[in-house]
Order: sequence, then C-alpha cells, then structure tokens
Amino acid sequence: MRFGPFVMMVVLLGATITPRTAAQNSADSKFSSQTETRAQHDQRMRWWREARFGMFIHWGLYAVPAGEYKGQRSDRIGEWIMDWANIPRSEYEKFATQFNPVSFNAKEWVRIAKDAGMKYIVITSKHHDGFSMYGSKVSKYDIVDATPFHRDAIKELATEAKRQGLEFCFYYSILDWHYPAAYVDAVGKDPTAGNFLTKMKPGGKEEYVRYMKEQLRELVSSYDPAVLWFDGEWQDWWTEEDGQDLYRFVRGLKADIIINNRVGKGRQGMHGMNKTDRIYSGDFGTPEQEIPANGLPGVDWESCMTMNTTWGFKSYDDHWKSPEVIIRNLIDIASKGGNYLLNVGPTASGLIPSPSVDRLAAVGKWMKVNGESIYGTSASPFATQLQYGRATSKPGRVYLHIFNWPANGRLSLHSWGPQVKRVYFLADKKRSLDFQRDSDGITLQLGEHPLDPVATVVVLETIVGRHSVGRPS
Ligand code: H79
Repeated sequence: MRFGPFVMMVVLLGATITPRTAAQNSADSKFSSQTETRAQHDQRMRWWREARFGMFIHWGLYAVPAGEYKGQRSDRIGEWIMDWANIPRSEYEKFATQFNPVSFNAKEWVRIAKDAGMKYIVITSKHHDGFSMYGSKVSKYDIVDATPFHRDAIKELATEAKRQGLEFCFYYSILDWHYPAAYVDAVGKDPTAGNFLTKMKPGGKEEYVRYMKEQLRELVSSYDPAVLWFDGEWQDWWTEEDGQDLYRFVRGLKADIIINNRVGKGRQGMHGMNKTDRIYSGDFGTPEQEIPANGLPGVDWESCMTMNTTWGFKSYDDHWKSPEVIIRNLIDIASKGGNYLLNVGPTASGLIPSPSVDRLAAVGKWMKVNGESIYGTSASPFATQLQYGRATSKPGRVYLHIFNWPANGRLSLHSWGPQVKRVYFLADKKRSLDFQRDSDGITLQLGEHPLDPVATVVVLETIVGRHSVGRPS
C-alpha cells in the first residue's frame, strides 16, 4: 500500500508530455509542469537530486516564548504555540517587540550547514503565525518594521549562502493566522488565535491570494530562491486549482524554480506523497517526520525531519536524536532515492542550539569521508532491503553502507560476482579488499572491525554497461 502515493508522482512525470487542449494551454502559463518536457524537467531538478541533504530552518516569533506561555508548557511543536496556547493576535504580536537576535550571524549559520555536508538551506519566510521574517513592503508585520532588530536577517543569510556555494530556498505558509480576513471558528478558541483550520471572511480569500502573490514576488525577485516550499495547504478554502494557479505564478516569476507538492492538495497525510485520483501540482513529495518504506524510480521526494521533537525552538525539548540515528536516516533516505531536509530551530537571540550544532558536526565528519556515497547517487540497485545496512549507486559503483558488521568479517552478496572489478573501503581507497566469486555471487572479506561503527562504506566497482540488479544475501 505504501506504493500508492508514489504512483501518482510517476503519473505526474508521465504527464509532462501529455498533449493539452488549446483552452488548457491558453489558461496556463508556458511554465506549467504539464507543458515541460521530461528532459527540461530533469534539467530543472538536477542540482536538487544531486544535493541529497539540506538544512531546514524554522525561525520566527515563536522562538520568543520558546514553548512557554503564561507558565503553560506543551508537548506540541513550538511554532504552533499561537494555536495550542490560544494566543490572540494582539497578544502574539507583542513577541515582535522582544525579537532581537543580536547573536545572529549568517556566516556562522551557513558554515554550520556547509560543514555538515548540506547543499541547500530552506528557511521560513513566513510560518503559520503570518509574521514575515524578511523585509516585506506589503506588510508591517515583518522583521524590519516590527522588531527592534530592524535588519533583514534573511537577506544576510541569502547572500551568505550564495557566497559559500549553497542553494538558498524559502518555506512559505499558505495558512496565515495573522491575516485580517482569516479567522478561527472553533469552540473554546479566540477567533484571532492560531488553529489547525481557519475560515475566510467573504471576499477575503481573493484578497489574501493577491497578498501572497505580492509576497512571493518580493521573495523571488529580491532573494532569488532555488526552491519554494509551501505548507499549510490543508485549509478547506484552499483548492488544487488554487495550488495549480500558484504553482504557475511562481514558475512564471522564475522558470527554473522547484516547488513542493504542498502548493496544492496532492499530499496524502503526513507521509507526504501524492494521492492517485488525479494529477496534482508540485515537483516533489514531502514526507514529514518519516521515511518512506521504499522509494520508486523517477519519483522525487524529500523527508523533512527534526533533530529533537519541535521545528521552532523550545527551551525544554531535550529529546535529541543521536548522531547515529541522524546519519543512518540520511543514508536510508539516499538508499531510497530521496533527499533529507534536516531541521534546526534557532533561538530568539539568533543562535542554532548547541545540541544541533554538535550533531551536525558529527554528520559532517562522516560526510567528509563518505559523502561520495550520498551526493549524486541513485537508490539501492538491490531488489530487496539489505539486512546489514543500506546501498546507493552510481554508474560503475555500488556503495554498501554497513550498519551491522558481520560477525566473521565476511559478507556474501548474491549475483554480483561477474560485475565486480574491485572492492575497497571509502575511508581507505588505496587498499583493495579481497573477495571471492562463488556459485551464486561473491563473498567480501571485510576484516574483523568496522572502520566506522555508525556506517562503514564499502565500494564495489562494477563494469559499466553490465550493471544488472542482484539479490543481496
Ligand atoms: O513547519 C512545520 C510544522 O509546523 C508544519 N510542517 C512542518 C514542516 C506542520 N506540522 N504538522 N502540522 C503542520 C500539522 C498538520 C497536520 C495535519 Fe494533515 C494536517 C494532519 C492532518 C491535517 C497532513 C496534512 C496530513 C493531512 C493533511
């Protein structure tokens, strides 16, 4: 059943060459994904597919309360405090006067991402709370006008990311708890507080869509983002047609921009891949806090995950994943052909929490040695999941990521013998490892101990052109 959502993505790709009626074409901008050829689509997705690993940054006014309001704490995510603490707009707005991230250092944030081996950064330009973290001309409720900081921190980050060679990208929430036409109609809730669902006053949606488009025009023209990562699309008043219109609008602003599937109504729950009943807008699926059981060739997706249990900073969330879990998640995702968008939630003073920095440094240390087995790779060539770890591939190479070291240091692989030329550890490239061909495959002699207990990478150099799928033991 896990394949269901993936199928739609394949259909979506297939649809890139579906002939369209004249009426459809005149209604569409020429940048609609449905009018793009497969080759054009592949070209547009190229950097993103090679990157494999990015940093998600959830930074906003919610970092001020940091998960606590009038003595009330919650297990829920920090950036949703305006919802779970039932904070009216007029009260929530006051956090802006306390938002003064004097320790913010764009150079340092980008360095942390880059040293972790991340190739792109996706930052919240506006989350559900409706506060613009960039200098917006169409709202006074933004970092430049409403905070004592008065600096466009995101401009600094965009400039620095590009300087250090990372792609710079934006998150943007369609759900907006601050927009005047939006209101909450729920028992026990202030009509101006946050909520899972909002309603729109008559005519409010059209006005809001115009506002969103103004903001998106600002974001694309002033910061030149490589991705627009929408969210909050599950509102009743937002339709797939609205999503397709917004998709075309953003592609019209920048032809080669990449847009996630949350621009429209395609996603099927938290696992983030599309439903199969029709063609939906967006370029990639967005599993949230989970990794799909399997990938599918030709389907683009990105798992976004937190390192503790919140996206926006909470002072008391100490449920950190270990570096081992994070590194193995990265490998697991790459072995299924996906990207890993790993979150940090900086504080209101502008610092990435040190437990996050420490974990990213550990990932970076592993990536420095083993990055070749992640960047630009394709999913595992094996028909079934490996028991001892994961695999990725490139033409002429298979990378085995060994999580569980074989007791005697011997690893048997079925049906690979004829193709393998040479075997070595990625951490020790010059030394060739012994392997024996046997009747149904090969046996690798890896030695007694892993080079890295988190994941030791073994490279199988194969004969290009005869790269057939084998069955692992
Ligand atoms: O920005 C972070 C969170 O604040 C936001 N997305 C990440 C990246 C977010 N996480 N959870 N939620 C928002 C709550 C929404 C959950 C769901 Fe649903 C909306 C569950 C049911 C409706 C997802 C969308 C599953 C079905 C539709």
